[in-house]
Amino acid sequence: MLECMKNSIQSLFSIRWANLKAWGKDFFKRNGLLTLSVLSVVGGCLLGFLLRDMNLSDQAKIYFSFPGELLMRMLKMLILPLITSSLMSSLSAMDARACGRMGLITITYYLWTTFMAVIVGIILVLAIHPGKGTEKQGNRVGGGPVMTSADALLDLIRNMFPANLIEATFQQYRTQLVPVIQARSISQISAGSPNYVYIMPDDTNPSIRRPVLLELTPPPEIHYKSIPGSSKEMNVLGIVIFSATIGLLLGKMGERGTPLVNVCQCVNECVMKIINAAVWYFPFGIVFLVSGKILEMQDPREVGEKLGMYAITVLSGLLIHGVILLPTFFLIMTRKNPFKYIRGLLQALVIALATSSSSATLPITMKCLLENNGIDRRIARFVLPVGATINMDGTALYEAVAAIFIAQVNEYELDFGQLVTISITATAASIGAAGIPQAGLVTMVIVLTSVGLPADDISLIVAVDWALDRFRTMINVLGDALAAGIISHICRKDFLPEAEKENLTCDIQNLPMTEIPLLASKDCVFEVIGDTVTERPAVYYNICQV
Ligand code: 7O9
Repeated sequence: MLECMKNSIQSLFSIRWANLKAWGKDFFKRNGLLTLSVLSVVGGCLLGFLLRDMNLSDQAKIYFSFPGELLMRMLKMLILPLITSSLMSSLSAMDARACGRMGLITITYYLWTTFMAVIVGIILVLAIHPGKGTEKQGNRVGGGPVMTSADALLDLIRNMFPANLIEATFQQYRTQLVPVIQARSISQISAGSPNYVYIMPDDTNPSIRRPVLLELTPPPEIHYKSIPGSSKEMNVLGIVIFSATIGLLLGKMGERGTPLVNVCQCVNECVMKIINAAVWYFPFGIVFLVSGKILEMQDPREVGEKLGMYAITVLSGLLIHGVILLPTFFLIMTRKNPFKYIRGLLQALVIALATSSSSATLPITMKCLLENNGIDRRIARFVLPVGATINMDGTALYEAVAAIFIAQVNEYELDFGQLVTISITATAASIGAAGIPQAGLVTMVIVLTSVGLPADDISLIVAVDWALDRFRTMINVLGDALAAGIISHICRKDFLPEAEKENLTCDIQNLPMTEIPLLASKDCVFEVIGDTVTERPAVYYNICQV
């Protein structure tokens, strides 16, 4: 009896254990990389806090951050080939009407979701009122105006049309403000102490040098003059507009454009192959990227006291937008489970959290959408690069909250008209950010000055900016990816040739049975008729029958 029980318990355990092992193996096969990435974010945080107590030297910190720096460089390396080839190949594969429709839907969608995010932010910051009781402290941002709104707008338009395409890959046009010194009289200069104009690195961006006046007694009248300059950032807007135009025209050229389209498709596939190999380095890189950042940050206790409520307001706004509003919108539009869709994106969200850059995350977002969520390639290749450039829901929400927070700290009452101004400028600033040099600072200044708030007070929030940047980047990436899902649902019929539009689940039985398992991939099917093999999107066929 006892023996029998022992045996049955043993067999039960062995079955359970075998099941558990099989489940674990299966889970790791499907989610291994994702699990490793999440663990490396957590590990990076722990390692960072552990090493903070060791007071590493600056040089040691630089060496320590090296593997993380390598990860960023790998990702950034892929951006240029990916966006140019994606836009050209996707737009060339569509007819002009479908392009126009998709473009319009995409831009309208981006505009509305960004505006929605701003409204959520404004409601929360008015309800929570985090600026009450926060003391005004901190260092001032470097003296003198950063840039006027008019100059920023003109720069944005100039950057849309780069004068030199090669130059556009590494720098943007940037208007610089130079102080013009007007001494009251010549005698003051010659008789008194000499006037010194020094060329010094800018406080906020040391790569930019600006002439500053060191000392003059008595103080002269200074006014600022705009002169042309440049900033060391890729001119994405110019590149996106150029690639999209070429793509459209290639599509119109038909047969003659095919060689270039094929080149673009090959480049695109190569980039995807590089990503597939590089992802295995990511967990390792993320540990150092995250811990390197934690080593650099200020004392969290000191920051937490002053800015805790502000950070909570921003984070809850991002959470409401990303977990409630956007998924609900996705559900209404597509009638599919948004959380299943977001599950396929987790890898990209972790990378966004680790890198705090939606452009560096773009290659991974593309991989997730194509491989896990089965989005049509032509749609993902258009919607994602455009989204990374103009759709920044998290950034817009953040800027609106920050502006109102600064008003609250200054005990400055904002009326309804000013709130409307903030919501419009925050939406516009986030759309234009990629085309404005030094966007982070400049867009914030634009939003603040639009309602007459002191731009210097940006220094109040810089202490938590780097941390909040990571979370708003996640929402930016999520917004782009959900947009791809919605747009691919809305435009699915546009991507079929006229003849087959009525019959969506056309007969896969026409294909030779032996070829189907070999030729069908996740997001496309190859139609074999005689000697010609044509690539078709999976929505063409009822792929479940394969
Ligand atoms: C956040 F399309 C691409 F991939 F080529 C592309 C490349 C570069 C798209 C955009 C950019 C780019 O430079 N974007 C950019 C974004 C420039 C300046 C500021 C920002 C805002 O960044 C966000 C933020 O700070 O809130 C966030 N870090 O989404 O990357």
